[in-house]
Amino acid sequence: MAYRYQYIIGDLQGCFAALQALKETIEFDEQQDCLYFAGDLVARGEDSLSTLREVKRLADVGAARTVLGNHDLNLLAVWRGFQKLKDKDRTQPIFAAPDSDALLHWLRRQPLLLQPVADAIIVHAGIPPIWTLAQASQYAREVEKVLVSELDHLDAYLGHMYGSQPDVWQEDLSGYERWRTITNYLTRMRLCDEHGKLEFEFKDDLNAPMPDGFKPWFEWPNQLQDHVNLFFGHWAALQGMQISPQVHALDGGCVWGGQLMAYRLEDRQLFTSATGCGL
Ligand SMILES: [Mn+2]
Repeated sequence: MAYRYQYIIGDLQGCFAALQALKETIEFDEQQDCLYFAGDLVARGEDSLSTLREVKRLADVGAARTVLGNHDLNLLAVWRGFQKLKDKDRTQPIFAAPDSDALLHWLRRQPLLLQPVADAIIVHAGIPPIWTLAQASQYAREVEKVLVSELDHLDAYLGHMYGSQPDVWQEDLSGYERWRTITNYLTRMRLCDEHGKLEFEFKDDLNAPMPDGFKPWFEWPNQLQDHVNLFFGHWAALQGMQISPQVHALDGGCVWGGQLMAYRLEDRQLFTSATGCGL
């Protein structure tokens, strides 16, 4: 369908009040508009359950789509018993809700990479400089296939999802190691070296000292075509800055005292929520 306006929105993190406020700011009309979320729908904000329900409700009527972030995958890992629930994640109400299973089965069917229009790509963390867009799409599909498969396959993936090794891509990786590495690139990456080797500790802003040889993934020459716009969340310390004409950070750090951000594809306008996190 043809939408009136399409918006890409950074990490919600369970900030339900801010999501509702942002929808008012942009005069969102679910009959005509569409919201694309950059992942991390849930975790530290005041109401992850209502946030997840609202995104699913909008998706069910064709007015929203999302990619998965590391916190969304963590939610699935807790659900399936592979991770303990962290108190700071505030996601317990999701597991206690009567519609818990419907929400979580819906969540696992969401992609890791979205291309809402020909020249726009959304991923949670980024695309490493060593991958073309075609590679990134193909690798994302490989993991998505596992996420939607039978529960024992899903469980095997989630049970092997955590870990920081291998820390660099090799085309001949297979099975769990391959899926873990793809997942780490698309949902956890901030710094890498020129060969795409990942660094997992750095979470600061761009002025902070970085380990030798490592830079933000988007500062290396990439293999994306010039007309492609890449949108990502995950890195709250960037405060939603525009990195370059084609790379856009959209996590406004709402849950850390910032705001939700929405980028309107039709006219490249940026909007911020009038209120921050309701905590
Ligand atoms: Mn994240």
